[in-house]
Amino acid sequence: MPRCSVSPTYDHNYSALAAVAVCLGTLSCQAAPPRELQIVGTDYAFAVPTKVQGGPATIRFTNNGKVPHEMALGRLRLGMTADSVMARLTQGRDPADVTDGVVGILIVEPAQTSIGALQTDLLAGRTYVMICQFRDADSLPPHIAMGMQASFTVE
Ligand SMILES: [Cu+2]
Repeated sequence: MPRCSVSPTYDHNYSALAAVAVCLGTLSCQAAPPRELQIVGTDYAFAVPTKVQGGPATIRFTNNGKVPHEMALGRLRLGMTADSVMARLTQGRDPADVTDGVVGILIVEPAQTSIGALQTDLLAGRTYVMICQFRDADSLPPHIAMGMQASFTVE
């Protein structure tokens, strides 16, 4: 039996905790490092692949815009489509009954990448949605209504 252990390590910025499988001995270890998924935000959109491989993932968020943005990531309940959920979210309605919950939220200043990362196990066959609900002023609409909404499905 391979002797494997999982130990926490910090990235080069000492800011993001990542689980790294360390194999001892000559047998190969079953654990693979988490997949890296980079999501880019602009004023006012997200750039993300429409399809992503399932399994453990480390998700980071880069803000290429000129104003602060958040990337709030949620997993839809089975049978829910991104379009119906986006319509609901854009109307400011509670998404709690159409999602399994929030994976996490990353908030990033302009021209920065999140100093932390979201760690999750992306489930095959499921759809994940991301939104930004920030506003540039109280009199302006939230970014989600300006286009900051996107989704991907997991293969
Ligand atoms: Cu935003």
